[in-house]
Amino acid sequence: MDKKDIAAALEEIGTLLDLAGENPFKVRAYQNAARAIEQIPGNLDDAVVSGKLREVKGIGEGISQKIAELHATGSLGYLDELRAKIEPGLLEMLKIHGLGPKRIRLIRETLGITTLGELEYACKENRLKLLEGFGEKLQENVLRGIEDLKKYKDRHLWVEAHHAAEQVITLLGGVRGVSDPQAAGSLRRCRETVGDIDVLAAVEPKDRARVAAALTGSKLAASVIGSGDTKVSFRTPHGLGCDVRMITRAEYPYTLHHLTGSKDHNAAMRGRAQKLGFKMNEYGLYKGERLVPCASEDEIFAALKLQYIPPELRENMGEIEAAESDAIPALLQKDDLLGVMHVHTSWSDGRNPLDEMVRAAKDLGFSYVGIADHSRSAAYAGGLSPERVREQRKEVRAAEDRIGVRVLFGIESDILPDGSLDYDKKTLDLFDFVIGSVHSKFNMERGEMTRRILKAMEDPHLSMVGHLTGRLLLAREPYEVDQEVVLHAAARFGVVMELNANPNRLDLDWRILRQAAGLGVLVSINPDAHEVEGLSDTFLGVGIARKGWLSAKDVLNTRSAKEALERMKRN
Ligand code: DGT
Ligand code: CA
Ligand code: CA
Ligand code: ZN
Repeated sequence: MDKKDIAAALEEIGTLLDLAGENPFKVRAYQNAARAIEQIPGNLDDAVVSGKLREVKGIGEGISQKIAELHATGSLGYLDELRAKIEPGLLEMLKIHGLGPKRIRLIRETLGITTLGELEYACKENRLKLLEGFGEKLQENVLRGIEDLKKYKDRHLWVEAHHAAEQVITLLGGVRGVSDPQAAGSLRRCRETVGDIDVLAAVEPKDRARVAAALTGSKLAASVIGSGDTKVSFRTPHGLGCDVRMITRAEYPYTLHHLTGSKDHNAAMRGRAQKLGFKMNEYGLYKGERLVPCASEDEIFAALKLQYIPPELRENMGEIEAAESDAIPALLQKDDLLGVMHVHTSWSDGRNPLDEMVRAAKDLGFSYVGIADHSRSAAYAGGLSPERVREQRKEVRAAEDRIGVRVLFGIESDILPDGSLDYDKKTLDLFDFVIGSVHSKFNMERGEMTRRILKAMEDPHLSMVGHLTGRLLLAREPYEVDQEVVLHAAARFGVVMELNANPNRLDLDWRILRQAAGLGVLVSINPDAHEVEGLSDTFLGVGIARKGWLSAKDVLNTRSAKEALERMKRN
């Protein structure tokens, strides 16, 4: 178990104790320990073995023993007991906005409810609103929250699926007789959320039983759904479904194409094949009875007289027509990115100090870094007062010399409900760039929200609009806003639009990105990083940008710092 796993286990203990109505100090002790363990530098082995854990602030005797048990055995008796005691339905209720441990305990104790289904029923029967401190409005919110949960239950964030798939691929890579294990499906197409993981590998028939056994016997297969001659299906410990397909080397390119999908893309490809006198299925491309030999996906597309279509574009949204006439653009690549914008630091709600963020960005190979902490109205996030803005500006300039990488001084300014930016003109003049984001009053009516954002865009201080819809994937719906109107305004005013690459956001949506590029709007791929690790989310943004048909020329941070600054300057 690494630090992240152990921190997650401690966090879970805290939550379970809270739901059980335990003493709040005890609850907090586990939550603090979870945070403390993530902060320990280097790897945990030394700290555990040498007994140094006890010296870490926030980790006492009892908890350090539990950490040692987790570290040594990968499990913890105490946690298993708690899990057995607290109904899993109560944990699910925690995901509903407005329900915390205290309210959930009340629901459990007074109504005897332990599952989401029962809770939904109680809302519909108007029993929830009668509980002390609840009321009509909360009941409505809970009902809506349950609907969202039901809708989201079967999908997972792209990154989560990616990590799980990497583990499966690494495992397969170590089994004799396996070659070219690779992910397909929605994961390879870079959909923002993924239903299940599809992995394929070339395995000769005589080796398959052994490979299947290696999979089903591993810790990655928390429960096995099925295991046959060519396919093994299981669920990972995090509840992700995974289908592994074993095929021959000759079948590989055809099956890779088939399993990558999408279903609609495949149907359109089969239609194209038919038109040209071929037959296509998951095992091959045929002319009459004869297999048309293809050693790669490239050769399949070529046989159908098509330009190669990158996986991200395979959604049957015009890619086949484009490929017919060589009109698939050269899509953006990771190496095209020169700079990284929208980086938070511990000046506001970031976890790492300015210097660490700047150094880490430099280490990732970026030649410039755009710092953008929160503005003053974002009090919950340590938003900067005008005085602090001035202090930070000096620090930013000093960091640039010290660290030897270009540092741009920006801000993520709240777009206030009336559409104004969060500082006076003199303060706004101090920034190299200003990102405007909506962080409050999400419930505005569509026209009003759109006008709010347009008003901010009219201010020539604004360089860029951040996370346009405010959505949190699988958790919070976007607020109401007319995205097309905003894009047209961005084109007119020369305002840059952010593609927020945080895996929970991926906002602008890739469907809209394509429209933005069509209008000539410049897009900036921003990690919205709040810690060093968050900086590499930028590269996930590249996948989404590709899915939105973007090329390097459509993207702000493929430009030099000088040019990026010019493009962000208005008037
Ligand atoms: P997901 O898992 O819901 O995020 O989406 P996918 O696209 O990964 O879908 P999945 O796992 O059901 O199937 C993987 C691929 O297999 C899919 O992208 C295309 C192919 N496929 C699955 N079912 C069909 C089908 O009925 N017809 C065709 N033509 N292809 C299919
Ligand atoms: Ca899938
Ligand atoms: Ca599947
Ligand atoms: Zn923000």
